[in-house]
Amino acid sequence: MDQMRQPVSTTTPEFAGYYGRLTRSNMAPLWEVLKNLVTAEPVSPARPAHWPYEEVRPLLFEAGKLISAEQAERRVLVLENPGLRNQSSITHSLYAGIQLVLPGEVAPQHRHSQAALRFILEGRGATTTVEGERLEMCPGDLILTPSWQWHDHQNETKEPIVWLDGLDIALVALLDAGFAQHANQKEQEVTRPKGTSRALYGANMIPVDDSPASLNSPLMRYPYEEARAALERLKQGTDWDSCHGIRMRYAHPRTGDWVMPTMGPAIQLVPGRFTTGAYRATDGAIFAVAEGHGSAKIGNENFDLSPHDVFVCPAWTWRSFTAAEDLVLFTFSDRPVQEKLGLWREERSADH
Ligand code: 1HN
Repeated sequence: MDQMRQPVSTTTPEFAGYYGRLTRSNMAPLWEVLKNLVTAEPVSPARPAHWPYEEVRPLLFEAGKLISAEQAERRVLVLENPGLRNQSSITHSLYAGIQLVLPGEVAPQHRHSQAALRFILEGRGATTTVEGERLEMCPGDLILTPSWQWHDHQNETKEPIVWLDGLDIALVALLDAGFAQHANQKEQEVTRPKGTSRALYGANMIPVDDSPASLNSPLMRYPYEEARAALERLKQGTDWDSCHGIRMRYAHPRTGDWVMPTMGPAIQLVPGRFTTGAYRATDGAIFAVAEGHGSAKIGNENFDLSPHDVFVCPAWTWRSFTAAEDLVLFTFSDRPVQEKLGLWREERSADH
């Protein structure tokens, strides 16, 4: 080994004294930490984890007896990654939780700079009001509440509604860019009839004199029946991706980009009896089972999947899926951020 690479013992009294003086001057030796700062590959504190719905549901409905949606502001069980305890994070950058709104309840209006997306698990016909428009929530729908938009939830139906929330909480916290505001009124005024945003942007048309595109999609509801029908047609009519089956991302109708700048939702169909090839990417991804049964191999863990289960695949962790029957997975991650920063990478392997 050449002389310059000879290891140095840094546990001597001389080093200890020197390090003490550095600390008192708000400095530290890079050579003690460099190899942890710049690693050969991504190293995530997040771990593969699985929340079977049969475990989540009874605990969620217990909360329904203990606290109202209004008392809680949001009655949610946070899905905590076991590698990130007490940080309200499911991946290093993102938050996920399961929310319950019982018949007759309102989750009061507020807004925050953190963006949210919601994937409906059960219940039909409750609403989220975003910027004056009521959006109906049905199983498998994707609902967006972009950064700084007023939103409240109301359940005027006779059945409970349950959904998966995703927010960019840790990402916004890292940037120290969080703001939030409460309103005097519990519910915002409805100023646009139901279906307005869909008519404006969801019919393969846009208004001729539309204002410049925002980073956020003006479509705030992406109905499951449309996504599901597209996946079904593509299952019949196209080649399947060896690692994904059929995988589509939700699109901003004006720009074709992701629907929000910080979180990218997508939906995939793994056809029955198909096993996907191993795949990994730099974006840690959250998944929810929309339909079907099967299994997921995430790193060294195997998870049996049933409808409404949630699981997480940390950054740069190999994953593959086996579908017992057609398996529909909703997923989201921070991929839009990584792409914009030129950091996103993926790898496919035949032998993992
Ligand atoms: C939030 O505003 C909602 O609006 C759900 O339903 C979960 C978690 C953290 C911060 C804000 C909602 C949330 C949240």
